[in-house]
Amino acid sequence: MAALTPGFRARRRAPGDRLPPGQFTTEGFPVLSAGPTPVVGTDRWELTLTTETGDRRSWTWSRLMALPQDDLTTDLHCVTRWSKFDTRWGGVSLDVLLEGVDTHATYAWIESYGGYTTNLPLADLRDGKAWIAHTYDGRPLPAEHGGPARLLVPHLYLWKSAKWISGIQLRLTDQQGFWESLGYHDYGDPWREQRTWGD
Ligand SMILES: Nc1nc2c(c(=O)[nH]1)N[C@H]1C(S)=C(S)[C@@H](COP(=O)(O)O)O[C@H]1N2
Ligand SMILES: [Mo]
Repeated sequence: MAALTPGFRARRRAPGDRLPPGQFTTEGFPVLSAGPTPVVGTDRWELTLTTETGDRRSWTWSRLMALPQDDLTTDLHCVTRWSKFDTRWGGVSLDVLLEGVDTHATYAWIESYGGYTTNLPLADLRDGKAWIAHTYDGRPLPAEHGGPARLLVPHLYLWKSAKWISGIQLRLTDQQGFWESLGYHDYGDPWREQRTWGD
C-alpha cells in the first residue's frame, strides 16, 4: 500500500470496503462447473426469453451482437470465498433484452445449455445490474467460463451468473434452481453473506 502524505486523505477506498465479509481476493480465475462444459457453437446458440403468459422472444448470435453493447469492469464474488477485482467484460444489458416486454413477473428462472438452473428476482436483472456477457478481457469468453455467452450478475454470488445461458423465464412465483435446492441461499447477497439457507 502506498504511504499517505500527512494531511492528505486517501482517494481510494480501503480494500475492506470492496471485499465482502468472509472473502479473499485472487488474481486467478477459478473455473467452477457442476458438470462437463457444453459445446455450444455460435451457429446454434440461441437465447429465449419467455414471459408468464407464454410470450417469447429469442436472439440468435447475430441478433445478440447487433444489439447495443456494454463494456464494464466489475468485481466478482464466489460463495467458495474467492473474489476477483476489476474483471473486464463485454455484453448486452438485460435492460436491452427486457425493453418493451409486457410482464407482471417478479422472478426470473434461468436455464443453461447442459441443464444448470438458477433463480433470482426479476428486479436484479434490471437497471444496469445484469448482462449477457460474451467477451472477457477483450477476447471471446472461454467455454469453461460460460462461452459463448453467460449471465453476469456481479452484485450477487457468482453461482447466479449462469454459464452457457439458454433461457430466461419470467415468473409470478419463485422456484429454487440447482444450487438453491441443494442448500445455497435463495438470494445470495455477498455483502450480507447469504451463502446458505438460514443465512
Ligand atoms: N451453467 C452453469 N453455470 C454456472 C455454474 C455451473 O456449474 N453451470 N456454476 C456456477 C458457480 S457455482 C460459479 S462460482 C460460477 C463460476 O464461474 P467461473 O467458472 O467462470 O469462475 O459459475 C456459476 N454458473
Ligand atoms: Mo460457486
